[in-house]
Amino acid sequence: MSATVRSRIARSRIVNARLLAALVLAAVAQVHAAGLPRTPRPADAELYIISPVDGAVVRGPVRVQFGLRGLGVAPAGSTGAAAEGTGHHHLLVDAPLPAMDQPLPKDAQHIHFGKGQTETELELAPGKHTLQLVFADANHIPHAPPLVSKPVHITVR
Ligand SMILES: [Cu+2]
Repeated sequence: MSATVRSRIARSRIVNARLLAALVLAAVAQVHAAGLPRTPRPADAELYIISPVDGAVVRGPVRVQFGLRGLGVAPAGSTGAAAEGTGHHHLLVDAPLPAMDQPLPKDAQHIHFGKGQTETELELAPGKHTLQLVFADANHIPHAPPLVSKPVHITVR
């Protein structure tokens, strides 16, 4: 085989690899556009922060109690019947609402309660803070439609 033929074959392999990569990217983009599977929830379900109340002036640590109606709480990763009509709480601390069509971020401002907890205690710096709950399914993806509480604004002394 001449060097020219060999280099032509090599070049066509590169083109094929590029074409394959483009096709894979297109397929991934399509799946992304179609969205991840969302768990439906009752239209009348409610999510709210029981305490602290909006406008409260509190001393740390701040005990936050989660309120939920129309759905059940189950640990993250639950499957089958245990996952049906359930999910777990997520508390946003001084964070805007993240994307509702994918798993919620997990960091100091997006706290997951994947063991099924319904309250927590927060160490917050003195000053103004905003707390908001988002309920999500076993895979940390908000339900369809998303179930989000009203934000609660507090001042920590
Ligand atoms: Cu989660």
